[in-house]
Amino acid sequence: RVTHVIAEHNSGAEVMQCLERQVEKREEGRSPMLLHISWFTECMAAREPVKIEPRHLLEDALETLSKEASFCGSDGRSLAFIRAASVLRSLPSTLTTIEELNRLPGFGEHSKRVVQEILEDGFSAEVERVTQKEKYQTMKLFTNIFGVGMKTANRWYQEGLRSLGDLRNSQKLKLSKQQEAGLQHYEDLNMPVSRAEADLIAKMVEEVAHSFLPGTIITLAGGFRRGKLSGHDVDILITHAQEGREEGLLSKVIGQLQSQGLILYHDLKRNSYHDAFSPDSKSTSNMDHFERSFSIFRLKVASHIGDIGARDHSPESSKDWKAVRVDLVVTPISQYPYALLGWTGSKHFERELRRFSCNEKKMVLNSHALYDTVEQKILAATCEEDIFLYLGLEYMPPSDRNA
Ligand code: DCT
Ligand code: MG
Repeated sequence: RVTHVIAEHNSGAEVMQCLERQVEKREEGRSPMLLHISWFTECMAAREPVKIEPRHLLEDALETLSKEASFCGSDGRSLAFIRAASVLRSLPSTLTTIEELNRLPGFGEHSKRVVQEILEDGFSAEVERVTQKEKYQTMKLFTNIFGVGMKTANRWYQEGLRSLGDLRNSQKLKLSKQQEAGLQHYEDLNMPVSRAEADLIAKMVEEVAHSFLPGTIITLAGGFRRGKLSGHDVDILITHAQEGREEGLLSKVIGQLQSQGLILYHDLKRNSYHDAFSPDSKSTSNMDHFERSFSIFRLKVASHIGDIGARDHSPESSKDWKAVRVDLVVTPISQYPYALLGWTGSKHFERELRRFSCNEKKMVLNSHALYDTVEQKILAATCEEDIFLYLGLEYMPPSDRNA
């Protein structure tokens, strides 16, 4: 949280103000956050510059501009900034000079300008301007609500809504069930999910799944599979070695967890690959057709889970549970390697891999299959390694897919 605050604000004074406001909301002496604050205060008092990894500063700046571009409906520009941020992330060490920058591929002029400004002045005036914009702040706030996309956020902004309070108090606003849940659990859902919490949820799902169908294979995908220590949600793949046995399992699992009071929200979608998946489709869209549940779990918070939110003793949140976003995705074993590759991410890695498949190999890759458009056949895979082999690429372990 503290790192986040530092990244969001541009001056030390601003950071302090924001942190102090957060401290005020908490009972003195009990939140582990105070330890971070006192560390930070000491740094400031000693007049030592707070060292933020320059690499993160640069990436955050580019990501801010990418977000801003997408808020303005400029997807191409947004992607260009994401690509530049991803190039920086893939460097073995922090970029320090403009000369190094000039040698990098995939770096547009605009991104270069911003990075150059930060390297020279320590900040970018443009990024600072963007983060101060009311529209940017509002769109960021609204699109962070589970169930709220760019279009809805923009409509609300045009209607003059600016804060979560505005949404909560509005008489005429019609929220979907998903948005209602998103708004209700906004604070929890915007708190990072720790690896320990993700493991706990995967274990809960596994136990219930095994009680209905022994041998069910549960895999923690998404950022956690790439080795990240925290994430915004928990992505879980469910399959069974015997094709077809997995059908109907998800509703039983959800039903059982619900009866135990562990589900705050869920939206079960049936699979649609039999009628909707067309292997010769040119679509490189991320949307897939698996049976799935986009849900919010009510996770009992035990003291051993190392998360700030888990031990938040502020009066307004004396609850002993935390709302956590969980995506449960069911896949037949024949499609599992593709689902695993697709759901491991990162989103940018997937986008680039699909683009490579299409442009260089004339193959269409998605989370269901790889389709060879020249041979006009679907290529079956038994593991992720098979897919890399088909694409003529060396296997990349999940930890190398963080771009
Ligand atoms: N994905 C997909 N189809 C979707 C949504 C996501 O194939 N409709 C893929 C892309 C990345 C992966 O699944 C997980 O998605 P996220 O949870 O959004 O990304 P993450 O890398 O796990 O990020 P975080 O750690 O913040 O959860
Ligand atoms: Mg995730």
